[in-house]
Amino acid sequence: MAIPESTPDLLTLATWRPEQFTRCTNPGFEVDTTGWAVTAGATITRITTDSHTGAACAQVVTDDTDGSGVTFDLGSDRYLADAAHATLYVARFWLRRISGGRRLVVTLGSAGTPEDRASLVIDDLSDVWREYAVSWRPSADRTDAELVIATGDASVGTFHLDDVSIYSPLSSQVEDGHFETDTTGWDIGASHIAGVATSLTRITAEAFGGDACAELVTTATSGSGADYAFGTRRFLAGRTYRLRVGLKRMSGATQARLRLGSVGTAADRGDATVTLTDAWAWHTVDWTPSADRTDVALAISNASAAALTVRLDEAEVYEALDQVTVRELTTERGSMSGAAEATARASASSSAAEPVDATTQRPSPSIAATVG
Ligand SMILES: [Ca+2]
Ligand SMILES: [Ca+2]
Repeated sequence: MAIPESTPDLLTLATWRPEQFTRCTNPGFEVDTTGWAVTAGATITRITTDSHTGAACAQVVTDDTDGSGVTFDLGSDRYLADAAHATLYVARFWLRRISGGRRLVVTLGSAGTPEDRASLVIDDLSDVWREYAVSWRPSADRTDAELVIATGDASVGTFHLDDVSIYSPLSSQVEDGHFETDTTGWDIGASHIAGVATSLTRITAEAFGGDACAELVTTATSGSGADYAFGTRRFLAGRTYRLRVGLKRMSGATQARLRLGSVGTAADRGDATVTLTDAWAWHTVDWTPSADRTDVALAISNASAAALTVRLDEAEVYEALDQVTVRELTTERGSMSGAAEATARASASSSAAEPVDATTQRPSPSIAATVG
């Protein structure tokens, strides 16, 4: 099966900006230290006498116990393994040593499965603010991820932490939009935006891309369909996001409804009715959030009170912008907007980050000591 054409427009691709799609709900300590826990005798305090950005950062004082540090529990948010597409998750954060030891071990991964964690060992923690990164490819779908920043040498010390982002740098935020392995992440039980559907089944008889797609059978109630929720990841006000999906009508109604937006605020969604064909074709809906949202889902449903059987594949959600940013490389297309300039600046300033590729993915004991 040929790879689908990049229609409607190659000029509208994703940018990878850490501050959006982040799953860290308290990245900058501007209000408090909510969400952060301490391990092995450490303390965490919000201070306003220093920061990387904003008015505050966290001051962490470690104890003389190996593994002393801080943890951010990512709750039950799902992190998907995907052998076909190698889903990657990255934690980026800024650190500054104030006193004591210079060695930290940063771990991102499963709390319950030590084999499924990635670690970054910092041996020379900087005395000035510096960005570090650790990247993780889950070996199985996980709903118990954590980020741990802790000592690796049982040394008393003090460091400052700010601007934490935990996100997937892949262009599409729909990790399982291609159905090559399963339908994990998709729901037909009216849990989010769409109403209850009859079935969503992985099909290998054909595909828009790869070797499989999914077939959705709706009920005769309008709005019946499948949806895919984005957990706690953040969609930012004023930016434009796009749902793009390949659809092929099999039987029943001739139109479908695409929605992308807030689960809890129905007025803040992109909503489009599209006319289906009996051959694969791309369909899209755009959404510009009216406020920052952390309760976002997409939905593909019927558009009227008539049953529909439709096949879907290659579902993607990304920020629609006329430029492409790949880490430090920004390819400008057309005039640069203010946001695009910010991206370019962020890319330039992140050149001090530890190379993401240098992250080692191996078992680490760090998380074992965590939380409560
Ligand atoms: Ca801050
Ligand atoms: Ca596919």
